[in-house]
Amino acid sequence: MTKLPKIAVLTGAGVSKASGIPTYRDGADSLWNNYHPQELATPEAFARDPRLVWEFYDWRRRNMARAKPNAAHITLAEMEAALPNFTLVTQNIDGLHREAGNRNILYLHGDIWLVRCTECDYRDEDRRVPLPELPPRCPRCGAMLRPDIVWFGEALDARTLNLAEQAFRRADIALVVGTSAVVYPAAYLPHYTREHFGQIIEFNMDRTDLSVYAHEVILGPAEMTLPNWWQRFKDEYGIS
Ligand code: BJW
Ligand code: ZN
Repeated sequence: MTKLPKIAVLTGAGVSKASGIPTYRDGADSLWNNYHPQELATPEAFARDPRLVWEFYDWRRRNMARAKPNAAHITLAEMEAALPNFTLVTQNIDGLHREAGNRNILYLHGDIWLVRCTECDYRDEDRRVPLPELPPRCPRCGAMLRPDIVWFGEALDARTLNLAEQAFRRADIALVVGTSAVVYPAAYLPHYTREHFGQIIEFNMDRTDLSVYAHEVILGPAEMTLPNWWQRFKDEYGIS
């Protein structure tokens, strides 16, 4: 059998759109078209009005709790199960990759189902929808909890980012799926693959700033194009 290529995947909000979760930047119903990120997704916004910020996240948790993985998520879970060298890096906070069955996930921008304390090192899963009290309080020290999410101006977890960078450096193929590739440092990851002579394959509805660097741009909904690409890949490499 031909040697299987090493694959690193970067996903963004477009992957979850068919699951009913709005994206951030494309179209009338996208999140930042209707809400100001500066008022809701920054540490300054949280310091100013934690209740408002929590209401926003509680509302989004309600929507995300109803969402189910789509064919794009399921394909990525199949890929993880079939490929010995596969890394999934996501910007998404919705948890749908986990629900689809991926086990090895690098969450660049955090996870909406985790809360952490603003004062002590308490961090835990909380899946209650809606939350009984806003803002929620730390069971250990009583201080305010915050969503375990990376807001604008906050550093990404250094270890997670490091592992993601390594995976893209090592990869023969970087798949970039459903992201506008404008938010850094995430948007830089596929360039590491290119710098090491690997290929970038982009799956998106439209071209992005990354498209000129991609070896292949596959336009269309990822819930259709990704399963098709994976089927062709399996045929080529004799994976059943
Ligand atoms: C489909 C589809 C279908 C639709 N199929 N496709 C200037 C230059 C460079 C950097 C900066 C700059 N000014 C400021 C910065 C830094 C900033 C940044 O990058 N800003 C840019 C916007 C310019 N970055 C940060 O602040 C980061 N931190 C940082 O830099 O720290 C530095 C530091 C170091 C040391 C100490 C302290 C600080 C943090 C970024 C955190 C981003 N957080 C968010 C919000 C999370 C919380 C929440 O959800 O509320 O993460 S922003 C938002 O954007 C979210 C996403 O993960 C992220 C990326 O969005 P994504 O996934 O690409 O979605 P969209 O909507 O943009 O695109 C969807 C795409 O899907 C589209 O292309 C569609 O076409 C496509 N699509 N349907 C396939 N069916
Ligand atoms: Zn605490």
